Amino acid sequence: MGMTMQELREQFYEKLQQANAAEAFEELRVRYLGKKGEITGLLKNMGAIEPSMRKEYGAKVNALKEEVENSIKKRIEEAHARELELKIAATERYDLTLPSTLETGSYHPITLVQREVEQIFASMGFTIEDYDEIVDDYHCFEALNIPKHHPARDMQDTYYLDNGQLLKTHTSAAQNAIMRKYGAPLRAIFPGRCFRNESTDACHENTFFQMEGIMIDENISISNLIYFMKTMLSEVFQRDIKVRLRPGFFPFVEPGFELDISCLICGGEGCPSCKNSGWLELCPCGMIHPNVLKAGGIDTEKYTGFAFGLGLTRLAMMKYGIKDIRDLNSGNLKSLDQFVK
Ligand code: FA5
Repeated sequence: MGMTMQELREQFYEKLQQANAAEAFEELRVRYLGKKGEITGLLKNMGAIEPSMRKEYGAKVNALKEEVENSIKKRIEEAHARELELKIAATERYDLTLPSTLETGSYHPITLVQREVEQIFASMGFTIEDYDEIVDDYHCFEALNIPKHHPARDMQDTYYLDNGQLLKTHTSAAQNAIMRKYGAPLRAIFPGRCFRNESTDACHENTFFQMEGIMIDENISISNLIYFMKTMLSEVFQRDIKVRLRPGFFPFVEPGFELDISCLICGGEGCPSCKNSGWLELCPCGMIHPNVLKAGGIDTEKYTGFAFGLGLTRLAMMKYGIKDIRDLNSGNLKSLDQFVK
């Protein structure tokens, strides 16, 4: 006669206690729940049980089976969470003064973050688009409801070419072309390098990356926008991030918002990376202005949409704990070798 159910249960918990790696959990699963497993064996024993007792016996075995399944699953989830914590702790130990051990090249932290965000949005049905760095005035400003001489242009001074073209100041410059290319409904993100003629400090560069996203469909509202932003941030940081939304003005959205996250460098206390405010402007966003939709050939009677302009460079700084934005363009290999993947 084999073990009783109670003995089997006790033996299982003893072994589960000792298991701590993925293979060990899998071994336990096979041992108890596999085709030839011990609990599966109990069910196969059914024939030897008194017919009037079978129902009760079957229910007990099934309950044990479920209990064992759930316990293994819980331990796997706990192990996974611990692993993730260690991973986050390891990537956040960014220190420019560490000696370089780099022998081969590595991806730039911005590339790493860009790919991660791309994957998240791709999994939510967004396509990933590419767009020029040199654009014309129409695409960078006028198609975005910023006519010539509009004061909003002052916030985005850039570098002009002799032929009147310019280096794009924001990824919004691609909105019009992408609307015209695909029409509605539409879900797309477009990462890109942006340029502004402004003085640099710990959180401003003249060359930086943004990632724009637009979603146009019937019945799109601010709730959709907030949902996508929150999902993206919690996936990127793998934990809950404090976010605040305040009104923000951009001529190409109505209403418009500034989405800030609590500064992860100082924990919200205030430091040079967040201009001592404890908050970091990360992702302005809003509902696309009807004039912008019309310029993109979208039927405004039928469709609405949201747009956001994520500061990809700042996201990389927060994710990896990089205190000064200027390190990222410095070409100093010491600042890169901590990201080899
Ligand atoms: C814009 O560029 C708008 N196009 C964003 C937008 C898109 C609004 C769609 C509404 C709808 P802003 O100038 O605030 O907005 O820049 C957006 C983000 O880019 C900032 O939050 C910041 O994270 C980043 N950014 C802007 N300027 C710099 C800079 N000089 N250095 C580094 N990052 C910057």
